[in-house]
Amino acid sequence: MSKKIFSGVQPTGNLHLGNYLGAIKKFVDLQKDIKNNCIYCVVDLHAITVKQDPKFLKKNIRETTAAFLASGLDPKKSIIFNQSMVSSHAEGAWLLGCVARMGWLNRMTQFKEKAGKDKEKASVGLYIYPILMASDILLYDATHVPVGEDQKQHLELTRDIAQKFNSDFNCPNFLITPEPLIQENFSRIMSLKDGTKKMSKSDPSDQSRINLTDDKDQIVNKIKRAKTDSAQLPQNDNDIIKRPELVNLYGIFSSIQNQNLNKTINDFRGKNFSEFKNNLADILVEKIYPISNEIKKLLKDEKYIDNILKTGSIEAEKIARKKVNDIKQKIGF
Ligand code: AQP
Repeated sequence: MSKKIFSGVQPTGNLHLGNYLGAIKKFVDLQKDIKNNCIYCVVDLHAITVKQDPKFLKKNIRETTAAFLASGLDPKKSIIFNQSMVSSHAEGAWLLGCVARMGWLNRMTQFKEKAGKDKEKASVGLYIYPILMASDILLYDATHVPVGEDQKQHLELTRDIAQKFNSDFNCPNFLITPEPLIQENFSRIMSLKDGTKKMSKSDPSDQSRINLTDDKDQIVNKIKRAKTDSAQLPQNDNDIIKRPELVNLYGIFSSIQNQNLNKTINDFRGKNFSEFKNNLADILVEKIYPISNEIKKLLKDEKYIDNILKTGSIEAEKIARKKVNDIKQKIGF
């Protein structure tokens, strides 16, 4: 069955292994099936829900685009664009925001995590960001959305908004309720310093993550210094319970190698930690360093990247504008 795919990544700097394994790698796999219709967005309007330095924002938009391309996304096969160049997204968010309910937004755990204790000082944008995300997805009639596990709740909200709109305006199936595509195993890559915390761009410690722009030495050193416990490597999957750092490193190894956890446990049974870490560092250098190298090469030609975004935005606007106009007609404008 052909799928309409939409997904995005925020240009907030420090793109990392979690963004790659949880999202971008999946984007590339989906693009390989020629029956799929793929649209990938640098979601810069989402980025400004927290303060961004204008100089770095521009750089980060190009860097995220370069990471898409370096990982294997092809502008001839997928639409690649940035959100702020397609004004229909923001217009759609307003229209859908009048359908979404306060109670639904109040349940969003990511807002609670990101706003922290002082939520009175969080931007209104951060609070209503899931509605913009719903607009991003629904304007393209996306059937499937590849995301990391942390975005599952926002996808459920998108489905609720679509269903309520269709019911309020008596137009069954007009807005398509999309399915999340979440990796079954290791859908959340954790910090290298703390196996209970998500690997994240905003973690102040650079040692907590493998950045997609890290060089070989940085990758090797970060894996060497990654937190582990003092117990032996596991004999079977019972041995990894309550060992979050080990689960994470084994998960990263298994994801990169496209193999299941049991195979990884078997491969390293009876070996020592340093041997496992050396192997992990080797495969990360093999898979991530070429991406890092290519990102740096691509960033030398800013015009090339800007042109890809411009062309993609023109294509995206055509689709999104038509849907916004149809939504407005249903509402009665
Ligand atoms: N640690 C992760 N493991 C698996 N998937 C992840 N994603 C993010 N972190 C992990 C997935 O990457 C996609 C793009 O994420 P994003 O840039 O839009 O926003 P984010 O989830 O807010 O990323 P960060 O790194 O966690 O940023 P901060 O530190 O700002 O909160 C999404 O599909 C996401 O699920």
